[in-house]
Amino acid sequence: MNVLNYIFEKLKNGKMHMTLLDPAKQTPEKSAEIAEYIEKLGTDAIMIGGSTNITQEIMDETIVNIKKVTKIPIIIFPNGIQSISKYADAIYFMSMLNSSDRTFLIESQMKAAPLIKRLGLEPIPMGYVVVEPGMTVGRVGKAILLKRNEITKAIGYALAAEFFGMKLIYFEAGSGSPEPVSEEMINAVKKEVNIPIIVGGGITDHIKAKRILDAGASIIVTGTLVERFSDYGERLKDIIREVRGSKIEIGGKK
Ligand code: 1GP
Repeated sequence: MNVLNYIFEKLKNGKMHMTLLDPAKQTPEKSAEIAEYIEKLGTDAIMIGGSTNITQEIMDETIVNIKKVTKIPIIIFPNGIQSISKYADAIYFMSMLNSSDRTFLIESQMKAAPLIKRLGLEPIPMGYVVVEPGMTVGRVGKAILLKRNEITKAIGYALAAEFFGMKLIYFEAGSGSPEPVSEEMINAVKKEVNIPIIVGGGITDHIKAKRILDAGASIIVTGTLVERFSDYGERLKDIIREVRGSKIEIGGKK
């Protein structure tokens, strides 16, 4: 399966929801159990990754277990070369555009690219920008955090990603953030760029999800919802209902 095609085909008819599973937070069997359930709820893809305690073994085992019980694409959301698993369908080949450390800008990518090629993993070129509070990923990635109201910089990063040929731009408030990225920021970026916007971090209910979708996100990502709320199934159902309710054209205005 070509995962970027899958994403673009889906986006022709609507928006998408992706679920981030951190393989270090539960056993591979538990990850598979969650994945099977959320696929039934309608999530469009599973992203696998975390900021700490990731090893290739845990990535491999988790992905193999998930693959046994699901059909939707599994995309690696890497934190470094240790995240690469040959069992995934694709990998976000991403650069943290506002990192102060060249490791996250280009160095890890330089080391990983030959391995990705050898394994035949599909790289999906993506720009990644961390907005305050940034949480663990902001700290680990040594991000020069974008302030919630730094709209001009947000547009600049997104346009730079587009001009570099990246296919997606991801605005990240950080996993477990009390609030998602501001609607003003998403809306302003949406007006200026032609690549789909992914928004993640702090989306815990359908009200927040709707605001982010209405502001112009094409793809929303939820992660810790699954770990944090015992009623996560109900919450996810409501969030996915909002996603299905919205229509977009890639690069077009809402
Ligand atoms: C992390 O944006 C994702 O990259 C998900 O964030 O865990 O807050 O849903 P949450």
